[in-house]
Amino acid sequence: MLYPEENKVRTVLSLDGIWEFRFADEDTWRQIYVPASFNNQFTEPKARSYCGIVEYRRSFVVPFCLKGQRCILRFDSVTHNAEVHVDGNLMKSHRGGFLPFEVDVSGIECGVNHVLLVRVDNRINNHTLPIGNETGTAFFGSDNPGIPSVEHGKSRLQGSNLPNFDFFNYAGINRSVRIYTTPQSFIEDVSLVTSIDGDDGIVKYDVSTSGCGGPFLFEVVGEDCSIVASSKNHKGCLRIKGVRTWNPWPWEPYLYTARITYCDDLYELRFGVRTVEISGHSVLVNGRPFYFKGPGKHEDSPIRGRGVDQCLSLKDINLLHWLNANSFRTSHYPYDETMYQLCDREGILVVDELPAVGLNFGGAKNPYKLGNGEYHRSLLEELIARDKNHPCVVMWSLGNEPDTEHFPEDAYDYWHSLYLAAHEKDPQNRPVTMVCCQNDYTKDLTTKTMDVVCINRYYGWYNLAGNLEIAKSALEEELEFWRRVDKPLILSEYGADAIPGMHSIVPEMFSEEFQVEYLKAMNSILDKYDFIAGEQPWNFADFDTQQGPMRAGGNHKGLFSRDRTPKMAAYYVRERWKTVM
Ligand code: GCB
Repeated sequence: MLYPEENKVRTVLSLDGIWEFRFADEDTWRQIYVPASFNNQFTEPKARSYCGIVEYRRSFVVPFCLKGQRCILRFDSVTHNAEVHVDGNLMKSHRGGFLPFEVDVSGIECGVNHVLLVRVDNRINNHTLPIGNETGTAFFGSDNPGIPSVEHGKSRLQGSNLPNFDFFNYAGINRSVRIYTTPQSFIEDVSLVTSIDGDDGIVKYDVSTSGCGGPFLFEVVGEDCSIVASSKNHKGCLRIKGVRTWNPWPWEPYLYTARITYCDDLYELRFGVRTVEISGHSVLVNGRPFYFKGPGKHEDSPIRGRGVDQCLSLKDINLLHWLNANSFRTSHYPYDETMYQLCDREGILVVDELPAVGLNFGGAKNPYKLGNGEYHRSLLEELIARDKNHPCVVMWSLGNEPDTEHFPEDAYDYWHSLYLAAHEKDPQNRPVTMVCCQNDYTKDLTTKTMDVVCINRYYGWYNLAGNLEIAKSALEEELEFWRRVDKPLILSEYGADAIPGMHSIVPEMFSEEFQVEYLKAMNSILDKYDFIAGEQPWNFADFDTQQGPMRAGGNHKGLFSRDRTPKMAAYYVRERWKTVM
């Protein structure tokens, strides 16, 4: 799916700004800002704990001058499910809160006001991705099973939209809404696969178009505007002599433009010439081993919630540079498309993750019997369709921390079919992973079948809490197991909460000193092994999550506080990442 582009033949009308809003049980409309989650824009507790439908409304007009153009209404994401009505007619229902969808409104009368109404469902349950917790059991802490009064309370909590994951269930129109136009004969989609042949780059391309048929031109344009290759065919293979490759930061992430003209249409797509492959214990980018350095992230900020904020995204990229990081994982859902555009430009590598988090009930229930496989696969296809051409995307993550321990065969069947689908659907055939949680790894049949083993481990925090010497030996003991699996391994999460400004002479849990000592301890073990392909401390910044006895004002495992003030750990990591490769 192509990102909306404004150029000499395509127009983009932004529908971002102030809309009208109401909770479904209200009669009156209030004002709301789009794009942003609704949860933090109001003052009532209801906005935080709400479970159900909300409605967004605004009017729009397509100017007369656009008459005769194709008009597409595009939502970059609506969390979680949406129904789009125009002038009272249901135009589209969409499932899934983190990927774009479009409504063709080409026939709409130009020059008159139309009413756009979006009904948004923020409910999560066992059939949404991410997974909601339908039992009323607390995600954090113990709910004392068997105590009648507690059981009574839990039964009343059922269906109250509790997440089965550790981030706040921010919902609403979280990303931009636009109408974009194209001529009637238009460029539908583009797929690019690049390779390197000595000093030259090879670009294999495939462009699909719709319409009457007519002149077609595919050109590759350099950053200096020179045309370095071209063809009149919709599909083919071009050679760029003396190519400038796209390289991870701090090297040059050179971007070419694929300029496509078809009949009256024009589309310009930025891309990089780079390769990604697995060889032995290494992930190779442009043939050289790449060591992933960079924390897992979230889309999260105090007022917008999960709403896109390009200013914050840019600041985060600059903070990643400051940390000497070179990559991050889009934990635990696909991010806004503008983030990937920034990463393309800045040479930051991305592990692109599906919103499949919470497929884990601690063995109490089999998550693979819920029947989510088809839906999961359709999200995978949508993700690849959206992100397939980004040079920054170097790996797909099918999901985070599913149960692979209690139902090992079912887990394998479920994840392996997604693994195969990812390889089949991605024209660039990138490596595929699934992020494994702290469980009995000896029972896990799935993680070791991924191209890269990604494990989240909290030795010294959730287990063996506070005892770093013992935590080190536990991690070492486990890494001996993975060494024999003989694949590249990324420690995709490890971390300790640090309350910003909390200090202690003797480093104890929750102090900034402990967070530093914890990271040093775990890194000292990673440094012993040559099959480690990366380290991704959890998390880039403190973030909001559901309240609970283990969370004092959110999750504090950030290297930065939520407002992006560095903690002591940020300075430590910055020094380490200057040299670690
Ligand atoms: C994890 C999860 C992440 C949590 C983190 C934590 O394993 O993948 O979503 O936020 O642990 O801090 O507990």
